[in-house]
Amino acid sequence: SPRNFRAFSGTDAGMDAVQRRLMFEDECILVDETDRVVGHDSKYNCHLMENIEAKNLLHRAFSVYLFNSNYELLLQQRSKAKVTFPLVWTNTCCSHPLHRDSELIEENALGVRNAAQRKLLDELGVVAEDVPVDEFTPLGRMLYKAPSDGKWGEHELVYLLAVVRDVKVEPNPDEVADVKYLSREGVKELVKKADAGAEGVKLSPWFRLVVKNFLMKWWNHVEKGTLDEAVDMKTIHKL
Ligand code: DMA
Ligand code: MN
Repeated sequence: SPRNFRAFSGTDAGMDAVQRRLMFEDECILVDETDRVVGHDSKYNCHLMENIEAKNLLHRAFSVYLFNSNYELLLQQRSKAKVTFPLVWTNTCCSHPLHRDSELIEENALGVRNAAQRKLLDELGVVAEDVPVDEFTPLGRMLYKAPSDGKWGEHELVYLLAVVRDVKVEPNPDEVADVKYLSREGVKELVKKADAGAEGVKLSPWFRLVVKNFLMKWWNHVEKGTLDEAVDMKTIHKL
């Protein structure tokens, strides 16, 4: 098909085989700025900056913030093979709910929570039993746009999910280069290092937005066991 031809042409020729497959197999959910579903398109089309700009394509996504019982946050460094934002440090796990029945369920963001469980296994080897869907707390939604390089970028309406669990982690090298748990002070240090341009310390734009706007408040609630008080699923924060 023309779509497949395009995948193997031009600058896509060097794309990692696993990441290329996901670019065409993953069908993302297109939404408007109020988070109403307006259609679907391939992950490939949704992340081409030229489409985002020309058609104002916006898709639904999620970001998981997993804390252990010491209230440390699990971060990952994206693999070198990632098409967008390779090698940057970011929150526990990010991806997209797909355009399939189980991941389109809107009640209590169950579709997004199902997708989060799927990707925690795929990226970090965290088994479903360690992250039951009822253990995710949907905290809020944010909308942002960010170029990655000249060709690729993000324009997403992101569901922010928190989970407090001790889990066994086995990173998938196609997806993840490294992982670490950081305390609140550790995250602040990491941001300082990235701001100072330290070698090999880059942060994802969406993680920076969350650190700046929400993370420390969430962390207080995680430590006090009052996460429910941090929930605001009504507002869509346009950042
Ligand atoms: C996309 O994450 C979602 C956000 C919130 C940035 P991703 O690029 O890691 O998606 P995937 O793992 O599906 O490539
Ligand atoms: Mn995306």
